[in-house]
Amino acid sequence: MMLEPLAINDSEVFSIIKKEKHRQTFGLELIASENFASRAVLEALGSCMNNKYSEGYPGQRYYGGTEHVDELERLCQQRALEAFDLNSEKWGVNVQPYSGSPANFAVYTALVEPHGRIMGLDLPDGGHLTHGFMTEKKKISATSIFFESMPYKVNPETGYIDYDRLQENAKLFHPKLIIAGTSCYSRSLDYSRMRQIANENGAYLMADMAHISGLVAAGVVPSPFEHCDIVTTTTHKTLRGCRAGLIFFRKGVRSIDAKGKETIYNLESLINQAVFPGLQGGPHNHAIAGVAVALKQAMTPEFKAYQKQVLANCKALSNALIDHGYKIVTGGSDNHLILLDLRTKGTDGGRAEKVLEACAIACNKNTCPGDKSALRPSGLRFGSPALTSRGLIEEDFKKVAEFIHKGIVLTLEVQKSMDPKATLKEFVQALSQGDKFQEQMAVIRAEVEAFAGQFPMPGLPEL
Ligand code: DSN
Repeated sequence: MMLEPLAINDSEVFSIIKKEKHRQTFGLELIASENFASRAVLEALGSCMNNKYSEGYPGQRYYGGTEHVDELERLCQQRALEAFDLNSEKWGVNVQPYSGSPANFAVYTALVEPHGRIMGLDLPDGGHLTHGFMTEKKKISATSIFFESMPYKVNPETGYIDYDRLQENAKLFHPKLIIAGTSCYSRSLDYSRMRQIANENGAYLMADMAHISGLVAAGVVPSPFEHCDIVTTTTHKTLRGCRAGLIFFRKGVRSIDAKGKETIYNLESLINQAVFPGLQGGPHNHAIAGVAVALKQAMTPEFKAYQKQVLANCKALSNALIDHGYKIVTGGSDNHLILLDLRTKGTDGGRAEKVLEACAIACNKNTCPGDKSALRPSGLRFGSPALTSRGLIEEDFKKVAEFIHKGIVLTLEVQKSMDPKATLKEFVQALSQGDKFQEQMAVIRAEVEAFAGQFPMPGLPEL
């Protein structure tokens, strides 16, 4: 049992993985937060490093036999600083967070007292759940349950963050921490303005650069490091590693007062203690190995070229969709993602997402600025990182835009055939029952699969 390969030992799981591999290979992966990890990253992830417990930090562990995981964790720390061009006198990094959400929560618990105040971009405006999401009726994210959260918003007309309002509200709310981070925002953040707002309130400025960290490492979008006290990230989006999280924190002098007295950052011990023993147990050493490999790759010229292509492809997709008559929130993109506003077309993200999924195009519904209900999001979020990892260039993304357009045209046709008040559930039923729609979707799907299948799929050859 212990020596058999997966295919023999567990044919059920093996066959599910094979089906997923087929879906990824023959589909168009446009979910902005996804990517394809390299073979080397997946090999490190699937290694014996999975077996080792090592609570603590290098040189100070609660278990024996940790000499090699110590070496690995130090290497990963060193590469993380190098990949983002950080001086180890001024910055430190914790590489143990299991992913982005635990990384963010570790920072909050390290720096903000229970019920202390946090401001982040609202989820319906492009923020992340962990930035403090709550509704009028319910506190949804643990960030809003254990801390007091006041969101900032985008301007519903322009789709850009309303920094003036953030500044006004921050003056009233006095946050302890402001988050400069997004999950669905196609423009660069104004870190300098946010630093100024944080300073006015004596607040920490934390960037959550999860979506853009690969772009930051390659130097093709503005870096948050110049202006922020703390920077968190996941490692599997544009950074193209395995799933994990990182927390970067400043060291050294935080501020100097009028009399010349220096205040020194004390983030290192607070953040390290919050990660372990505060919130986590043993680090996932196999994930740290995968992240270390990804960080080495992130320092290569090929990676920089890849990230430039991610930006070029996103622009090509955005322009092609505009040419097909669609509205893009903010009119375009500075990064790897766009948000398509379907309100002018008379449909919504939920319905279009279902049709596109049936056509082997993976993307996600998303609220657009000004949406009245988060239950019926009007938009679709598309990202270029995953398909760029498969070698698609601008011309290919024009073809991708055509496939998306065909799927949306079909969505409108299905909708026309139904009661305008039909629910999403009824829409999905109509899709699965109507022979005509099934046939039309099968035609688009076959075209998509033939197109996608031409591009090589990174990763392990078998799995
Ligand atoms: N779930 C990720 C996204 O799709 O943006 C963020 O963690």
